[in-house]
Amino acid sequence: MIGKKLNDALNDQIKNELESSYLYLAMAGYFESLSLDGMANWMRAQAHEEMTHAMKFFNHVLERGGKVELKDLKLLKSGWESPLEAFRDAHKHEQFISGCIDALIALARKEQEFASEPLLSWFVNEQVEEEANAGRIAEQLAMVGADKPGLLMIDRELGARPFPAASPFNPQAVVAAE
Ligand code: OFO
Repeated sequence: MIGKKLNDALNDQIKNELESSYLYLAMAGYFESLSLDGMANWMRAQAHEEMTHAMKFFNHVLERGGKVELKDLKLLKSGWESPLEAFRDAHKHEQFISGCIDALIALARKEQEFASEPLLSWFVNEQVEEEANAGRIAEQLAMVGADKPGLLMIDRELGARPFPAASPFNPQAVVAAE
């Protein structure tokens, strides 16, 4: 069974992951309003992934005999000046999340809650990938600058990011369910 301190910290992380999902959903809307559908697709996939992260923590708290306490969610930001600003924000946000995961793993070790380590280690690896992905896209956007064909090429590439067809973040899935 997990102690109260780690239980509270994991509940905070459920909130952080849900807020990540909410942030990326806002970015998906922003990109769709610019007709950058590939970037919107990438953000929808990211919003979906963050929801699965929240549920991993949610399930883990319950499995460890803890108590899930959901918190109020905040929309971290809702407007951007450019695709580059949005992806820079995504990169910064992932760096923030990596710090949260590091703090969780340090706390779990301090409390000798070794049963939480496999999940937290999974997140350590996941964050390496998430930071690298958002950072790489931000760098590519900085490289193309105001060059429209370059922007559209990146957009096309990001449109290929797959995510489950049945995800509610996938517009097709919502239509199919109607
Ligand atoms: Fe972006 O990895 Fe979860 O938050």
